[in-house]
Amino acid sequence: MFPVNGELGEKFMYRENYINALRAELLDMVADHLTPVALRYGYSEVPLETNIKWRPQVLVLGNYSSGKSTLINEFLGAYIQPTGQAPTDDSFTVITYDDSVRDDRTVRITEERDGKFLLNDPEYPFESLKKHGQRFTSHFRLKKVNSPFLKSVAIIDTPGMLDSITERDRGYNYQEVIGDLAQIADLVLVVFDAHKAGTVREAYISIRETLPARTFEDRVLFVLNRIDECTSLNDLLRVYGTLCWNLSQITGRKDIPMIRLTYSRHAAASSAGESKRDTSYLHHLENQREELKQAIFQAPRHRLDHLATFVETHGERLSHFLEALVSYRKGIRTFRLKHALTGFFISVLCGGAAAFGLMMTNVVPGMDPRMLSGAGGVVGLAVLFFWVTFVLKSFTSKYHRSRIDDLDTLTPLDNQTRRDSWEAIRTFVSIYLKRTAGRFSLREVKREYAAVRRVYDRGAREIREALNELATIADDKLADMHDPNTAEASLKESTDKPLQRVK
Ligand SMILES: Nc1nc2c(ncn2[C@@H]2O[C@H](COP(=O)(O)OP(=O)(O)OP(=O)(O)O)[C@@H](O)[C@H]2O)c(=O)[nH]1
Ligand SMILES: [Mg+2]
Repeated sequence: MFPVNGELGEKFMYRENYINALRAELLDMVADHLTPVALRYGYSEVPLETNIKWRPQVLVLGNYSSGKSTLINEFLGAYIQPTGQAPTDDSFTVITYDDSVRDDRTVRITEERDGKFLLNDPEYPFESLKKHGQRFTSHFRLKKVNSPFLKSVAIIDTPGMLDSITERDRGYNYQEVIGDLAQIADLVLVVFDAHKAGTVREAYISIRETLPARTFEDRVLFVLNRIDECTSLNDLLRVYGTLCWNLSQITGRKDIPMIRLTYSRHAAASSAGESKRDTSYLHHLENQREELKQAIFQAPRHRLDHLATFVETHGERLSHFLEALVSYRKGIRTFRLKHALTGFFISVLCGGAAAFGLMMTNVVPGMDPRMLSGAGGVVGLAVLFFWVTFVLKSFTSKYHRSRIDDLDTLTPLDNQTRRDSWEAIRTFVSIYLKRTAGRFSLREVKREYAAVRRVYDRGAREIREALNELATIADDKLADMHDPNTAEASLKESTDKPLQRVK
């Protein structure tokens, strides 16, 4: 399915092309094999690929005024996002590259669209966020910017996390929104600043509950920003220690998560005169900003892992789903067969008993043996008819109800992976069985099960092989083939230049 081993170098000139080709293959695999099954059985309401078909995304979360927007502006090379001391921006802004505009020297916003557009245009993966309502829609927007930084990733800037705000104040469920966005994102940056290394309430909930539930640990990166505002190296160490302590308390982990320390050169320059600080420690930490950028540039690679995990997870869940249906259908078939046989014996008995009764009681005089066996046969058939139409039907629906009440017996749940996937599909199985009253074709489900299983077993393995192959292509081998206009090359220039003012 995927070009692996020696074919790789010849087949694709650039790693980016290879990544794109892999991405397209994975999306096709989902669209062709998993989505039809997912839609048909009510496992998903929208095509599965809706959320993953767009570009790689980096979600930037964090405390209010922690410098999220300033950091983004610095990456983009222009003042694209509003910044300010108080909680400034209460919007979710998707910032993406505009490929219809030819690169010019000035980085600027080339197009702006509102939330309604963003939630309704099928090109974007945000359709499922419509459920958050009108207030959310009015706080959601799109900005297209011609910054080279955005060539391989889109960035989502978010409203700062606050202490005192409630869901009613925001008008939508903030945690659910960031959960939905985190699920789609390939990298989530959680930004703190030196002043608020202690976390605010919304940050606490998101780190403790929302992010672990909606994304993977390795997709979350903590950033301590505005470190130029520490008064000395000692002060920085104290702030860093406080943040480590807080994070380990919140996450409940013994190990200290990786935290990148950074600051905005432009913001630091403009606030440098405000107080006397010994910031000589900063130049030892310049590499941290570079590492942060590298982490962002790894997002497209993460996207492939993300897609591979997506195929594996949904492939596994859908095959588990179909397996449960096969088991249900087989169970009901055996049950019906057993009870049909019982009915058959009962009707034979009843027919025999009727013939015998007629013979013994002589109620109808003058019946010869043929007439007696005919009468017995009619009684037997009548009993069988009654059995099949009423008794068997009622037994079957009782059995159907008991299986729904006891769904967990449908498939073996002998390890945690099985239990997790069952947890994710249990409700869908119940809904489907109730909706169809258990009437569906066993042969069809078996066929689909085999197809999904193939994607899960073979497709997922091939994806992993291709990803490993990709990891072995050394960057330096590709460096001279690399297009100088790629994001990485252009970024170096853009972040070292003064930011451009945009209107
Ligand atoms: N000294 C210094 N100031 C910074 C730095 N980053 C941001 N600031 C200042 O901090 C203030 C808040 O920055 P923003 O970028 O608006 O912060 P934000 O996290 O986007 O804030 P909200 O959108 O309100 O959540 C602004 O006045 C920035 O100039 C930094 O690295 N160093
Ligand atoms: Mg902001």
